[in-house]
Amino acid sequence: MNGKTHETNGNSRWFGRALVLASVPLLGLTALAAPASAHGSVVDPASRNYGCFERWGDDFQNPAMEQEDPMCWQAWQDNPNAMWNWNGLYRDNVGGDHQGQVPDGTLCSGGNTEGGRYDSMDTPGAWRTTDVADDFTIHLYDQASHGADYFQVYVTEQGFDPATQSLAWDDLELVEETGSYPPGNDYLIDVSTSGRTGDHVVFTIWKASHADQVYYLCSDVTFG
Ligand SMILES: [Cu+2]
Repeated sequence: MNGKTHETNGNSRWFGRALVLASVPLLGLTALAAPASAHGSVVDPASRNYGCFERWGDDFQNPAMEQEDPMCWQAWQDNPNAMWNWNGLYRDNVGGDHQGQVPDGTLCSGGNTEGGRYDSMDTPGAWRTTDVADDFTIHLYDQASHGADYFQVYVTEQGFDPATQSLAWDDLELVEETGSYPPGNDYLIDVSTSGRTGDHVVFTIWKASHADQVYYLCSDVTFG
């Protein structure tokens, strides 16, 4: 499901090498296909890369993006596959150690996961935001029907400035921790907060149920 398995059974070194070599062009095609089809993300309030995919996926070479949506611009410049694979921002084999596996400053890239594909998500700046009230609902879209062991939702403390600060665990307040969700395509998570105004980051952790696979998703919001 993540394209990382290239096991050979030892029958023949040559056969194994031929398999690996033959699979390289296929992997290249898979990486270019949009979007990949086996995972998910927070679609509302949109995660950083899902928002950039949604707004610019059909127009990603438009130079107007640099002025109109500069954080998406830098993300597309850094690696378009962060958007084509908007549903692939996860880590495998976390063992529940989110803070150990995802160090400060790398929360929005899942700890520089997938060889740094999503590193542009960690860049502070004027990310487009979604307006929310104190109480709002997160919609996570799960193309693969993984289910959830749990969701944990954090929101930045009042005073944090997403335009200038990179995100660290100390900046976050845990505002929601759910139980399990059965496999489906659409998961809704109700969140209650208080005391926030202006721009903030919502950080959603999705522990998928089919494997030790954990998604780390930053969504930009403005509290009205
Ligand atoms: Cu998946």
